[in-house]
Amino acid sequence: MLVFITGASSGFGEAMAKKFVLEGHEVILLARRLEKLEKLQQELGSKCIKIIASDVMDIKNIKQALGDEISKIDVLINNAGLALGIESAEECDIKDWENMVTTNILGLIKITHLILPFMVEKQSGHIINIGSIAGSYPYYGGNVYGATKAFVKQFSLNLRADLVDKNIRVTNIEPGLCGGSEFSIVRFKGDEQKAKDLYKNTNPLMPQDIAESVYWCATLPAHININRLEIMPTTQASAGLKVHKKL
Ligand code: NDP
Ligand code: 8X3
Repeated sequence: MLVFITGASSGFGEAMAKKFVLEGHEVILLARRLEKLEKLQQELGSKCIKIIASDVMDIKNIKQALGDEISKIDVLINNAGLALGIESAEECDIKDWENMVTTNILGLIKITHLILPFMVEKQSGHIINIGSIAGSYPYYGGNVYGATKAFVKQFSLNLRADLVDKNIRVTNIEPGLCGGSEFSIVRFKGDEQKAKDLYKNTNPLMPQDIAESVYWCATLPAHININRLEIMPTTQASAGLKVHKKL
């Protein structure tokens, strides 16, 4: 298979690249940081057929960089994404909200819009979106991040409706608390201690766990579509509604 992974310079994307290559598949990797991609490409060897240093929004650049390979992509993994901030909504920076909507929603739909016609043309393919439990369960400070992931979930389900007769699979992966990536460092704006504390004594999921799950979805017999896959560490659960009592 040829697998195109966005957000491959760290975390889940890097772990997925390693997993697919280890299992003998070819990958094309995209992220903004070229040095990180170059280092990973060196490690992966010839199965990493292309790296693309680009923002997910720069579709013209991405199309050009993909070249002829664009029609050969079997699996598109829309993984690039981020959370910024954990404040209550009224305290959030509008720029952070815009950035999350741009990357997690606009970037994801633009890449999908670019690749999908080629999958439809060959009547085969698999789009795997990296959503989040934040798209299903509200939590303090989740505000716009969770809303972007709710979009990703519903977009995935709606794609299924359009593609049901075109032999194209669509899966939304919905992980919960996951350490070992840059996610929380980005969310806490570089505060590594705060990021570390979040995972302390939680035995969180790790990027390799997500890579295994994605790989499983992508390699099931062709007639099986995993619509949504919600994954949490055993130390995390949905804990229901909150009621605020006035004193
Ligand atoms: P990381 O921060 O480690 O990885 C995010 C990746 O996305 C990086 O490779 C980053 O690379 C890339 N990226 C970010 N913005 C852009 C952009 N505008 N254009 C291109 N690439 C971009 O975090 P994770 O691996 O944890 O996160 C991966 C996905 O998983 C995200 O969508 C996240 O929301 C989701 N997720 C994470 C969870 C967690 O707890 N860790 C749980 C549930 C979902 P670069 O900076 O080089 O561009
Ligand atoms: C990341 C998981 O719980 O931090 O999407 O929102 S969570």
